[in-house]
Amino acid sequence: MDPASAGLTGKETPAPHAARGLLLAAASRLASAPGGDASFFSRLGFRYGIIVDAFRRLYGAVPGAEDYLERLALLLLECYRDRPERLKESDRNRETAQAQGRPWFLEPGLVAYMAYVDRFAGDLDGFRKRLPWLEELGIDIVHLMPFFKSHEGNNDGGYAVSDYLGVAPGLGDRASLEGLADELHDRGMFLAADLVLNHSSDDHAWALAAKAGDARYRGYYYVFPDREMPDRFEAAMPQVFPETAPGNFTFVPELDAWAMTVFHDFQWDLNWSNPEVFLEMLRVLLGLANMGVDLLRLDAVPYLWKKPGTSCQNLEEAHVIVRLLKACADVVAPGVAFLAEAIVQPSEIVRYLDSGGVAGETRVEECQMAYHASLMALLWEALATRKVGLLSTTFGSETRLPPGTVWLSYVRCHDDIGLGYDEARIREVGFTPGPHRRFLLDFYSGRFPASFARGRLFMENPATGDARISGTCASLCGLEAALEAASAGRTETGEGPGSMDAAEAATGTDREIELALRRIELLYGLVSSLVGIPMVFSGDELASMNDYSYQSEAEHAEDNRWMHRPRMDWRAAQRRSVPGTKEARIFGSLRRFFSLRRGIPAFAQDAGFRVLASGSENVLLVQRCPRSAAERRVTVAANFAPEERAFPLSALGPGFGQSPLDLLAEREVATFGGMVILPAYGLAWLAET
Ligand code: OTU
Repeated sequence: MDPASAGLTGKETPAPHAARGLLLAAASRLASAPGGDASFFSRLGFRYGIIVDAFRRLYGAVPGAEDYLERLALLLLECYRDRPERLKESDRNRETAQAQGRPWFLEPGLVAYMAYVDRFAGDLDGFRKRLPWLEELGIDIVHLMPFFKSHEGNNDGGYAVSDYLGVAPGLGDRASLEGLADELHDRGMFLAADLVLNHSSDDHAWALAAKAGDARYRGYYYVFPDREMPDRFEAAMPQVFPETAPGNFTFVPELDAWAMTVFHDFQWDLNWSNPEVFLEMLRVLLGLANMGVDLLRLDAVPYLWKKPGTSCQNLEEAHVIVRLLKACADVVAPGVAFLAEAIVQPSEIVRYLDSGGVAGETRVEECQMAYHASLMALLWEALATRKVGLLSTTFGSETRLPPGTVWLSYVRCHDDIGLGYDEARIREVGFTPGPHRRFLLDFYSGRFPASFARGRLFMENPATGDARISGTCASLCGLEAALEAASAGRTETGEGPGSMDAAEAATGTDREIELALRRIELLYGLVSSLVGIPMVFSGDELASMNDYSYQSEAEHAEDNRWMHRPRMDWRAAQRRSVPGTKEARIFGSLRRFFSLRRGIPAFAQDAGFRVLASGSENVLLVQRCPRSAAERRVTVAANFAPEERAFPLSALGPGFGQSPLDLLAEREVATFGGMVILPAYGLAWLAET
């Protein structure tokens, strides 16, 4: 291949001769070096147009830009040399699969799992021993929450990183991480990890050097001697943690200046307009890839570029950074995919997957996967209102992704639930935005009298009326309240369910427990079938409830997200094989969803879908359409009401016969007079005949 012509379109500014020459020189040095191979050379040749263009857009005006480009090329070379042979071999296999249109993240039936290493298994070696548990559940992609050295005391769950490539001493070391990665790969599983690229901890070596007066490292952050720039920024910037970390700047006495701290005051925003920062973080990214990470979660990716007068989110330069990082990763570690953690409006999320850029024959890529934050928030909205209007209209229009990219669909994660709905759509379906939001906040914080949910408000902002929601899936679905009512009922009468009265009472609470379990199944059944790759948040597979112990832990007390980050209860886990327990019920259901889904081509990550009208305000109907016309369509039917509901069989369209097979129940669905009947919170996967 001629690298000088590959990857360039007529539109792009040709790279200056020097930069082009340097990149090529570096590449050919490798190609001719002992032990080197031509694949690096050809991959760099294919992408260097993208790399040079993106680099110049970001840093072209910086003095010495061409020298930075040379350092970039040498860094790629060095990291490629360091990449272990077994990972290079897997890269080759993944490239072949990708060329055939089947990147690894489109393998049928994948399921992801997100867990804290310490809370799940003590440390990395312990985690390794628990892999059979994850396999039993049907997990393929394991996302370890940040496991690097981080800030003392409160470290925002590891998101205040003090050493990007250093494993936290309590969790193990590099060898234990690589051992875990190897074992995952041997089992056909994948490792996901965070790249916390927006900010470092204020005790990272760079921050310490800045505090000690080193001008070079001061330039790694946004540091201002007085309030002039901070005030200009603040005028247009929203606040992420208004309750506990108000404002976006912190005065740091050692700097005698203000540092930008969008998240907590100990998380200093990195200054990505400095090419040194870019090169440092690229080294980190490739270092993680070389430890065996398959999927990099780009934490807080919308925040990467700052400009006064803007919200400092989703700026075009943030996208250029991601494109540049991806092109570089593709040269060194082409098997690695990026996951966008962009909890922003759906039209903005999609831009991290489809930047719209094309160079030559190649689509310019950013991320391949993104959290479906919109679906998550819509599911909770439908559960509270019992109405599927907003879910049906929004899901249909906000879910389409470019080919070769995929949603990560989830019910809960370690963060709060934000209520980011489109106001026009809320009106369209007959609600008023303000009161609707208030209702949801009241509902999930248990303030609404008839609510089943036990959650708490996170980051209530009295100035705007905004708040988000904390709580585990099970507690928000009503299990905590129902179990508490059941045990209170028993204590009050002082008898077991032997007496008539107690039995009557038990009937009521038993029903509540049953409804709560069905709500959990409904939500997890939907993320397993609506779109993308389903993700389990650790503990949800056992219906774990809120853990209030964070309140007495100094480093967690201020952050109620810890109530829904339970420590894995391995004794409860044993009960998954004891019939009649909540653990057996929920573990069994999730496992079943995942194993059935694997064999249903219509539920492939990239299969199409369309939302159908059910005629009932409580029933969601989504038809999944396999890519191959030879496979049958499957319609997902979900009842969000706590009572039986029906919808006409004709709503499914032709091809579904008189009594379609429900793949979940493994029998024909109940019909009556041309109507399909769904029980309270019922879910069915109806197959074309
Ligand atoms: C992320 O979340 C992490 O998931 C959080 O656990 C961290 O606290 C945070 O970054 C800082 O590292 O605002 O409320 O659009 O919404 O990055 C959670 C993305 C957050 C942000 C998201 C952030």
